[in-house]
Amino acid sequence: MASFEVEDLLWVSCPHRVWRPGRVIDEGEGLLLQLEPEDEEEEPAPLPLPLPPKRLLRRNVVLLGEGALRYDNLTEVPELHEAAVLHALDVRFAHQQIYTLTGPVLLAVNPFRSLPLYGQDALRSFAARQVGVAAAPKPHVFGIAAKALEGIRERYESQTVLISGESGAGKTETTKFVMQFLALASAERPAASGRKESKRTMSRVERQVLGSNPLLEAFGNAQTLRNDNSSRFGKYIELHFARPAQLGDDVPNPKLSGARIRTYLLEKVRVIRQSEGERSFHVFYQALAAAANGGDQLEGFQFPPDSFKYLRHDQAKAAEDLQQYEATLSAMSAIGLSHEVPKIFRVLAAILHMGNLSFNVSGESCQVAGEGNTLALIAELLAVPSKDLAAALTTRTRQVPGEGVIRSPQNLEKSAACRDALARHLYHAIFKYIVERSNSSIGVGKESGEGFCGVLDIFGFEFFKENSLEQLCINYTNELLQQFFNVFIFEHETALYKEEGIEWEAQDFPDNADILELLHGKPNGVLPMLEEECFHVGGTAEAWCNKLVRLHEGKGHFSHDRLKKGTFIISHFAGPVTYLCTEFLEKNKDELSADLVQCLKDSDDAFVRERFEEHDRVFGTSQSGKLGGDGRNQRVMKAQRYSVSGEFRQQLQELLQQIERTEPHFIRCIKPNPKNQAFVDGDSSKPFFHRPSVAEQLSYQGVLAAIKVARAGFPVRFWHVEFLREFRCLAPVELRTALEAALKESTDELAPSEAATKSVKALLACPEIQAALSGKRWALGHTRIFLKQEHSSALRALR
Ligand code: AOV
Ligand code: MG
Repeated sequence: MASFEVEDLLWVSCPHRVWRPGRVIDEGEGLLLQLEPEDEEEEPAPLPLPLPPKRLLRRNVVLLGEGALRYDNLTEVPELHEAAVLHALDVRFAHQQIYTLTGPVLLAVNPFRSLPLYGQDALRSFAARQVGVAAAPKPHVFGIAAKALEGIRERYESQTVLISGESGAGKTETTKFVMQFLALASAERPAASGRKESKRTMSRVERQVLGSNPLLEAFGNAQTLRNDNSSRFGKYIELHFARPAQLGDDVPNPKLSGARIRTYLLEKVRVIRQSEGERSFHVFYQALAAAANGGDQLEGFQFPPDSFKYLRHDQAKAAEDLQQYEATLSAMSAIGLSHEVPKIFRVLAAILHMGNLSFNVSGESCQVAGEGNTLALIAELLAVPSKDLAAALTTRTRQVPGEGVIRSPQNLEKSAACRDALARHLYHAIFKYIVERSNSSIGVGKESGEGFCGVLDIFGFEFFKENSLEQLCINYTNELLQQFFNVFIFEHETALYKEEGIEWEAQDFPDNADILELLHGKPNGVLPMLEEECFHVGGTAEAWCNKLVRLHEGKGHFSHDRLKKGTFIISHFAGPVTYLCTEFLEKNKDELSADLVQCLKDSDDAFVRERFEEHDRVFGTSQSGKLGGDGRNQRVMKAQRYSVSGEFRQQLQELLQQIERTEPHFIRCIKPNPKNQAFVDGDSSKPFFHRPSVAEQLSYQGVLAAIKVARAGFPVRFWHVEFLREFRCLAPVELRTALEAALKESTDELAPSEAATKSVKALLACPEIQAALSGKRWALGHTRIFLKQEHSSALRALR
């Protein structure tokens, strides 16, 4: 940004607002930069120019004030960069416009209050298309869903909507809106058919598909510091549509025929402990609230409201929980689970009581304390002999060559770990059961895989003070999705240039292939090495960490702080994250003692038994055998071949293969402030948009990187009309009349007109302009003109 002139519009970087608008003034003693006041009282002092180039960006006049409201799609902004995006989002948010497009990507800023955007009318107006009218799409979650449905209706091509964002950004709410649209818009007819729709009733499938949400949330969501209803698992839901008799744009929308849910990485450690101010899974509190109200399904489970060590009771919200309990029950009955309700809550009760089980130490061994009520109650709830349960918790059987199976006592620490592992596994088993049953009620047959719209609601990039296996898996997922996103943006951009009739050479394409190689490359990637260490008898987290440092230190995206032992740093595309190795191995093995597995497999309750039938197949481990009887064939010591990360990577690979077969749509959810508030403190007229935290999200969600890719060739773009308006003063006299006429004729700035295009060509042919544009390549497209930054500066200087 070499030269300034009076009245030039600029953005200035500043810590609180990230970028502030300003303009160049001259009060007689050289050029100064005058910041626009933030409110009536502020009178900012002018700054001397020039400022360091990093602190300044060009500003486009139209973005100021309500001008930003015109830009439903930010790619229409001639000079697009962080400042422009941030400011436009801010202004739009203040006017309740929470949705904005950047190219094909929808940005959704969470309003944290209910806005009248999703009613029947809105749904219908997106569902009932105006056939033959190619209006620019309005930015709205329904608009994205409608586009996806269009792909199915017109081509029977499968679709995916990928929704990302940090905790509390609105992914799950957005997912629900997408699902609602897809379910309810089905069979809606195009508007051109001229029929007035009467209010239709939901079909059974539609009710069940939408009803799966509250059920999954009861069992998979919890209150965290970041979100009162935080999903503690990732999910991919496919909504399947019956193949219509004919395809096209004037046929009714296809009808929903079923759905399939896949879930990922349930955070089951939450069952046994929660951070201060957080809660366990909602369903536990629902059961407690219901039991306190004499819930008849819960009799005999002894849900005393305030004595479970696995829960933090100060966090109970009785009235709300009770209401939610009813919702959970009706969601269960909607998918045909009424009969199993007591069985499920029985296991949940057993889990809670398990937390209260303590042990008495005697030397190197221990016994279940009290031998009394708690143990007996758990054993009764799980229908296993309490003697066996106590033995499985406090001792361990092993196959010793030549000596057969021997039983040895376990110390307190190990026994407590066994107890907690059992609680975690039981809960996970219940969660998986709920998902399975949902799938079998709303499910689609094996022939599926065509004609569906998938919706991915998956955890965004995470970095805490201490990061462990969960964060590594989550961040790995985000790297994979980012790569997918980059390719998509790149292809979209290539198509745009083609449409405009312009040759384009790809350059500076951001690529995270190196990081992915570091994470999953065989055999030395971080994850394959972790899995190897898990399978290796006697492997330790420390050994794994040391090997990583030896192999990768100083290379590319891996680093290591010598002062922080047992940690390593990975520079993800979204930023560096320090991982603490200590718990990686244990978490990744996720072992449950074979004695406990066997004990539960012998339960008298078929429901409990069935929950463990799969166990050996999945975990492939049986490190000891059952005692008694002959049992010989069970006493084989197999090495563990299961790991959480291994299973997850397998699932991710399948997910990506599935998504790659579909047409993708992206929604980036943004949290407007870290406080989850609708308005700034004490002023309910000012929506709370915290620019620094939004800027951060734009950056690590890859929104800015995508804009960079998109603008790698030609960062500045003007529609023909816009270009004329901006630079008409440069036209020679003989051109002016034609040019003004062309402008007058073009009422819509964003739509090209023949006269405007002709005038642009004539204007570009002027020697002065030719001189300003010479040097680097620029291009005139069918509707837009594509320039480098230097060109636009040179033209402005000329003006
Ligand atoms: P998340 O799914 O992205 O977080 P949610 O979808 O649960 O976030 O949204 C958090 C809260 O924000 C919701 O409970 C709503 O109160 C509110 N909210 C979100 N979107 C909207 C909207 N469009 N209109 C009104 N309120 C909204 V996490 O699951 O924690 O990553 O793991
Ligand atoms: Mg969520």
